[in-house]
Amino acid sequence: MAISQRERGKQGRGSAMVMGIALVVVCVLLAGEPASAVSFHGRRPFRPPVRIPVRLPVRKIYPVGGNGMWMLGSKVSYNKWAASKVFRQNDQLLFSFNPTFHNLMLVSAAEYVSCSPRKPIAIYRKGKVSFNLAKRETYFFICGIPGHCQAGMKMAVKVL
Ligand SMILES: [Cu+2]
Repeated sequence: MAISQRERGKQGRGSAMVMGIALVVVCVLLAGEPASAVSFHGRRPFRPPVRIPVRLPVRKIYPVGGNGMWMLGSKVSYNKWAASKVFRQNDQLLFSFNPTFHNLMLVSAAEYVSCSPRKPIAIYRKGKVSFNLAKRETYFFICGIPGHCQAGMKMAVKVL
């Protein structure tokens, strides 16, 4: 039995509708794909880099003793001054001194206690030093010129 033109037309519209629905379903499935999934051809879909704002803590700069002078006869005890502050990681200490008469040494706890400048961890001989408190530990400073540490040029700085 021959199918009339009208019937054929109906059939054609019917299959077009089915195709349309199928396409919509595929689109929905693709859209619902998790972001981490690998897309076609094994390539990851391009995604622009996400910039996560990093909030660095505000670094404070502390001139030693309040005025930055690393010297004999300082009006403030360096340790009293240091104890009055809360030092945080990456804060900085500023030391200003006359390099003809003084230096700055970073030493071990033992050398700090005994005022021994024999095996410093670091020596600074230029009169301007900005020392970065990079670690959460206690830093020990002395002046390595004989007698100066005993006379008060010593300071322990605890970094929280
Ligand atoms: Cu000195």
